[in-house]
Amino acid sequence: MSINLRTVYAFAREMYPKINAEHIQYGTAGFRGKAEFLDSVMFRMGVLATLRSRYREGAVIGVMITASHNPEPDNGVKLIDPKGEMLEPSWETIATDLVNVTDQDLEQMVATIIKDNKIDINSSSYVYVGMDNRYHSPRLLKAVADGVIALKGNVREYGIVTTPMMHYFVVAANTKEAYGKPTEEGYYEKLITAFEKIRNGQLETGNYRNNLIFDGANGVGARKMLQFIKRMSNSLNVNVINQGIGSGKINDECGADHVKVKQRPPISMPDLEPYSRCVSVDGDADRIVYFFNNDSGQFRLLDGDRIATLIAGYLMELIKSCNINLRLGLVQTAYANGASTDYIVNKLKVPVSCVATGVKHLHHKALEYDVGVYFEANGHGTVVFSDHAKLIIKESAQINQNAKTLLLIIDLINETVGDAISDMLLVEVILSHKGWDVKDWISTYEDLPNQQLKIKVQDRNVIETTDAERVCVRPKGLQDEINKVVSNYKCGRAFVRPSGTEDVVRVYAEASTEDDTLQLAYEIGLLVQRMAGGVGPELTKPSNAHL
Ligand code: G16
Repeated sequence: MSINLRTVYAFAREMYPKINAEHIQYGTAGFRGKAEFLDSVMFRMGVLATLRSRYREGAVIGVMITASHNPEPDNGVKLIDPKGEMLEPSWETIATDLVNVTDQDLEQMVATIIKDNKIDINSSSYVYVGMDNRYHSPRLLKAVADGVIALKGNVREYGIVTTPMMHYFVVAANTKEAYGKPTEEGYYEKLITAFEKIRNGQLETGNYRNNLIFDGANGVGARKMLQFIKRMSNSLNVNVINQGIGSGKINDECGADHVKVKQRPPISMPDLEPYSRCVSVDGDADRIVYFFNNDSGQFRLLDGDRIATLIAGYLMELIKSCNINLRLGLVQTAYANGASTDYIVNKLKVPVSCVATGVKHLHHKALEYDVGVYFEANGHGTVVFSDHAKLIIKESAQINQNAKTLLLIIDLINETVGDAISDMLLVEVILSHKGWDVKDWISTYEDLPNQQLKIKVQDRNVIETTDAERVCVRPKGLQDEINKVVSNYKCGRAFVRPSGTEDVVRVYAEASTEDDTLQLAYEIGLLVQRMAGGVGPELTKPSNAHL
């Protein structure tokens, strides 16, 4: 095979010229922005994925085209490393350099990457590509594929899939199918088999009922949930709304981010019976939150913290009952509700770590435990089991029924990354085993009221943080002002950080009452506007529909 790097330049100049001079950065989960500016980014990520595959001796690298929870006009790209993890941080820097270089300098930059990383350019490379259901995704997928072709790599296109499915395909291929078959059918089969074996025909126990309303955010999750339903026996009755058919726009007034941040149900919600169990996933189905209305019609949220505590508590019980010695730990971010952390540490007695936002950070921390449970409050998370843990559980399963359940849970959970549908199936298993309805689940602890705001500023990167994003070190003096404001509130806590997926600064606040929380978030938002170059009209005090 002879590869001419000139081809990369020719493709770039003729088909994917760089039309946006603005510097863009590999963020919390890859590159994101307005779809019309992303063609050159996608082409270059196809090139990068091919180089990365060669660097990793021909292992499959995944590319997912999605802007996940962002609005419909946005798109983005997430790169997946051979073990299903997010792209290694040192290559995030290479990716950022590659997308920002001019078309004229592209060929030279590719040559430098090859030389610096001692890549054998004539070796084999394999890139798997998938996309969400945004109307611009097929165009961007072609750009990625052309990037692979320009360097004579092998590309396999999966069409419309969820982000977690892409992570699954990559790992399945790289483990020579030990993790499952790298096909859509293989994915359904693995999860459904594990789910139905654990259920073992026991559909309704105690207060647990077998019905669920599923908000698909008009995204990929809706389509794939319908596929699950087709293949499942009657083990779960799921009513899918916001299926993405007709005028519904992805994530618009629906989906996990809307439900979590606005703390209200999605549009198109049927009239809810009190305590009916509902879930919302985001546009690419890697996040999930539960919610319900109580008998006074009040909206109640069961977010990622609740899912984490439910799963960690249940796994802890199973492990103890098997009499095996495994270190279980839970990883959260600064967004975790203070009440959840208190419950995990003091009631469940599970060690907790706090890391910066982004599943890439949580995943790595979770790998330090035998059984690492990680969840962001926004519903993004999973469980990872070490090889040691898998071995011990397998041995114990020869004599112990609960260890057998643990083995099936390992199959049910998509260990590679947060997977909304896999997480949901696990939650359903746990609720059913416990005989719990949402009322039982929510009564485990009382959340502190909390509020998030998005503030527009000239340049969100003027905000710098430390200590897992809990302390703001720049602009100078902002943290002192935040501390002063927070000290006026009982159980007050607040932090600010630049988003890595949207052009905003995020504000988080919690306090002992709803009113205090809204006021605290408002005051911190005003501080950001004043001290970090706010643009647009002055913030008005937020109000919550559910109050
Ligand atoms: C991505 C990341 C998540 C992160 C979220 C928000 O989610 O994968 O880990 O919590 O962005 O990040 P930020 O606050 O930096 O904008 P998704 O579902 O959009 O891919």
